[in-house]
Amino acid sequence: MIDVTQLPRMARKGGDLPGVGVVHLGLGAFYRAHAAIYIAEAMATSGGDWGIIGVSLKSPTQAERLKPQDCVYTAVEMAPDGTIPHRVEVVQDVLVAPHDPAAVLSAMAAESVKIVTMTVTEKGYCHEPATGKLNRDHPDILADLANPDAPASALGYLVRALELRRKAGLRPFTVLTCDNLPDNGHVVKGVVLELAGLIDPDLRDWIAAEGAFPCTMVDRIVPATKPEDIEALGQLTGYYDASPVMMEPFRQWAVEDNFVDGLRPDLGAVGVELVSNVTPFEDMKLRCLNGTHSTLAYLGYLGGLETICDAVSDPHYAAFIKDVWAKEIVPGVTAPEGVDLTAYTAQLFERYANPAIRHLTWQIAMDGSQKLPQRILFQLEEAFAAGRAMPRLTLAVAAWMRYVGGTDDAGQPIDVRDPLAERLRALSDGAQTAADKVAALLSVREVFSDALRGNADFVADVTAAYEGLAAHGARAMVEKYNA
Ligand code: CS2
Repeated sequence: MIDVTQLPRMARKGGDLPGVGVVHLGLGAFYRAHAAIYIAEAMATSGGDWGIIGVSLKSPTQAERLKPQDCVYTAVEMAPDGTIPHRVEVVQDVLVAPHDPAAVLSAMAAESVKIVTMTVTEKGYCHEPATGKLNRDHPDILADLANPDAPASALGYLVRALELRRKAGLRPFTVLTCDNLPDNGHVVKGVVLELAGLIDPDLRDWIAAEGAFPCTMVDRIVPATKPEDIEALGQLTGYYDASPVMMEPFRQWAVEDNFVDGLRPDLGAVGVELVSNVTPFEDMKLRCLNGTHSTLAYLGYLGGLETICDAVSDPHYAAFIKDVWAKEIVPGVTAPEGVDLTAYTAQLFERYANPAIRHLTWQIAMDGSQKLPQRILFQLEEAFAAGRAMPRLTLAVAAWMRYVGGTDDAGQPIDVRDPLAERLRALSDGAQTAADKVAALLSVREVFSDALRGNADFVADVTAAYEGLAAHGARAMVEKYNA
């Protein structure tokens, strides 16, 4: 098997590597399977110096895997009818922030860098999901304020690097968030301005006046890479890649065309939808895709279904999720112009049913306290405020409540990964009856809004759903809807 480091970077136009124009915070699999490939293709199509320096904010793992192979990696397109490996060469270096914060700040403050992209997951914004405001008591924010030259959070790096650029007389970079958050550009702008204002109001005003924080909608299903994926890729290609990414064929990226001095790669040339308003795209995707992903994650995991494909291959779960779209979610969606929601959700179902993609329900179930507000809870709040019940999405919330209780329908322990995992478990364990457990979890203000917590119809429905799950299990409750 050839070591990928023995494969020279492919010849480039002009022979040299392009200049670095992008720094990315949070170098995970999704970014390498999505925005990084779009940027690489835009450069190949239209040139430009848009090479990427990746930054890991916590772990050295990606640097340890990618740097020995010259940061070149394989993006493996997993279709039902076959696998297509793509070599991706756009990442030119990987920095580990805790090991060398000065190197990260230096990279972000370099004049050549025009864009900082970020995928730090919902919990990386140090905000309160229910309000979008900065959580000023967040330990990382407190650390950022105490040690501005060695930030702990992505926000700390953004603010400090913008401050360095301002002091050097440089223009700010565009902050391009690639996370699944409603109104993501405005959310990151708001928390960056709040943090900057705590440091220097003049810096805040400069960022507000000169910076750009475009909203985006990102979409591609990218399951975590497993050791067997690396082995299979080696068999397919004949070379070893320590850090490939596995991805579905489908991809979509809608970006608000708002960049500092208009400077960006030629994204429109490679299929990115450059729009003035991302909201319809993001709303449709968060409701229709992420809302049903989380629904299948909790009801599927509790029911012993390991992957999304396993779940939609079960006829009862398949009928259930199609009804979630048709009877509960789609009636509340205002589609982007020209989009047929029936076709869009049918395509989503086919994407979920892709047998080549082993997307674990356990992986999607992670961080539910950070995901449910913008995926499911806001839809429930809308519906119940309008006097419209959503029994299936309510069942999904009850399934999340059962999930964070830590035991599945087979009585097996669940490895719950969530920033609030301990607190949620304690709340569940500290209550005896279903009604008390539900009430205890509804009291978590970071997750449930006052409006939803105070809606008696919702509380009654989610309690009944919880009781049904406890008595009969997830599979039986799903089947009940198809009786
Ligand atoms: C998934 C998303 O893990 C999860 O929470 O719902 O990562 C999902 O795969 C992407 O948003 C698809 O674009």
